[in-house]
Amino acid sequence: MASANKNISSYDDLNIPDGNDLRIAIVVAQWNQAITNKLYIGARETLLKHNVVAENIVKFNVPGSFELIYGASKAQAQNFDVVIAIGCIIQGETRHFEFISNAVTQGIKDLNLNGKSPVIFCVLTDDNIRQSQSRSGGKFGNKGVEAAIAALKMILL
Ligand code: DLZ
Repeated sequence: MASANKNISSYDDLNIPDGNDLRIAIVVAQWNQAITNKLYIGARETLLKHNVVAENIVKFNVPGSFELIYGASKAQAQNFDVVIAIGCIIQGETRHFEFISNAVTQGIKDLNLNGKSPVIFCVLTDDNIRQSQSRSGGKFGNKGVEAAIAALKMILL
């Protein structure tokens, strides 16, 4: 399983850049909010732990993961140093899952190629709610924590 060897929710604090001076936007999809809120809390607490000032962490709510693309592009335009996009897409009975997953992945990729600041991809694409729970504070850690660490590391570039 991909998560088995890639869980950086437990990481070495010493190698993480200091977040003082940074302004970071966290764009959060409200669809599957019980999951995305845990991812958001994991990301925010990790940024605070690494000295990002609370007022410099700004949350943008969007309705669903599809809207993360627009929300993240608005945040890029407001000169945040890094943007974290948080969503949770769960497989249903129709093909919506594929279309939304592909669109948000491509959209965020495009923002990384063309925008002013990096956009960190913290979008769960799971078969069921149990997989999402495992990745938002369960046995596979909290991908929000990992997204915050990725955001801080991108500052080095
Ligand atoms: C419509 C929809 C569906 C079926 N499933 C999800 C999902 O699992 N996760 C998610 O974040 N959003 C979902 N959405 C909502 C779309 O992302 C979007 O908000 C709507 O299609 C309106 O553009």
